[in-house]
Amino acid sequence: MTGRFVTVEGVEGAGKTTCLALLQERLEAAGRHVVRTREPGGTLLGEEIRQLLLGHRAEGMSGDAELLLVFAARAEHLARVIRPALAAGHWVLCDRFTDATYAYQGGGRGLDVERIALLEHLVQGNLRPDLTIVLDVPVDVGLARAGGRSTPDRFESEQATFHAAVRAAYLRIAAREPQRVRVVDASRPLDTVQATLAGLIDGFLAVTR
Ligand code: T5A
Repeated sequence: MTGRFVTVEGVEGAGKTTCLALLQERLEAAGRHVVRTREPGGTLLGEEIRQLLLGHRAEGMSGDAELLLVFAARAEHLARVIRPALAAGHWVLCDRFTDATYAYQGGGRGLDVERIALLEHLVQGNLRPDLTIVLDVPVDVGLARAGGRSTPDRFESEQATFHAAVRAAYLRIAAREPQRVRVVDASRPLDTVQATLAGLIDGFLAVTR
């Protein structure tokens, strides 16, 4: 069996972590070997970079520095975790990937999308997720969920306009790539969202046998 690369995206507090657990369970029950990971992070270096990116010590970091750090973490993640897992026939389930860069650094920070595309090509070559699930919630709902769980990090502390631009960027990506990117209304109760996800991943499994 061939491995597949599945990513889950969304604004802050959309429910990615919660839903990834369900997706992992579902895939494993179907006999797939799953490597679950996250971005930024997933490796020793990537987790160090994550601390830098999310921490408040880096307040005022330039957009370009942020973009390059995100891709540095991704290069390490691809080399050490994602590519080896896919080559071994495993399924990679990743909490955020490059769509987050288009959404946060492109949409949120307003960086030039062509510069992001250049780095995407440099770091990933032709590798793209096979399936991306965007958990879509209104920004205030997501932030309230995330805020109820921990102190806001550097991204969570951004203005509402930033988060609205991130959400809009995700929805634009989904509209442009409907085959790869599925939008799930994650503002509904958790059991309803999870039932939708279960159907979605079962459908994907059926066409990727
Ligand atoms: N970033 C990342 C970039 O800027 N560029 C990039 O290229 C990349 C890869 C990473 C940060 O880095 C930035 C974006 C991010 O700001 P992260 O860990 O992905 O950080 O951070 P968050 O998006 O903040 O992830 P969280 O872990 O905070 O939120 P989740 O995972 O979306 O939400 P989750 O599952 O923890 O749920 C939050 C709460 O809501 C409840 C859960 O029980 C939990 O308490 N919940 C629901 N409640 C009611 N109804 C539902 N349907 C619910 N679903 C979940």
